[in-house]
Amino acid sequence: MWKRLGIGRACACRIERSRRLFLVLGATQLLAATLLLAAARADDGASVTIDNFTFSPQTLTVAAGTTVVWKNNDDIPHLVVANDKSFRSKALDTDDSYSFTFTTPGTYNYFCGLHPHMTGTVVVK
Ligand SMILES: [Cu+2]
Repeated sequence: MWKRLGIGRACACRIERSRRLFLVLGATQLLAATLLLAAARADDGASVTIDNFTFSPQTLTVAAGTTVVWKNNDDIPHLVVANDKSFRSKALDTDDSYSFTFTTPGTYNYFCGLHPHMTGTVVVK
């Protein structure tokens, strides 16, 4: 009787353990898929880096609805300010980023609020 109960418990425990393993595997796959998606999104070119007082790429073309991320790799702060004032970041310190989602097709010229000679363009199709 006791022995049987013990076996029963062991069985339940084993099922529980395999279920947990399954969950962990599922979570790992989900994480991997998310990372892949993030990588794919970065490959879309919807990101602009700021390096050595330069926005790169200088002109970025994206589809409407795309979120563009600017990241400052310089040791000094920069801003991202639209000429038409449709978007404006706060001062971005080193490694800070700013994102803006472009919903309306058009050509958006922007500059750095601290260094106006730094300019860039986002073309939204
Ligand atoms: Cu600047």
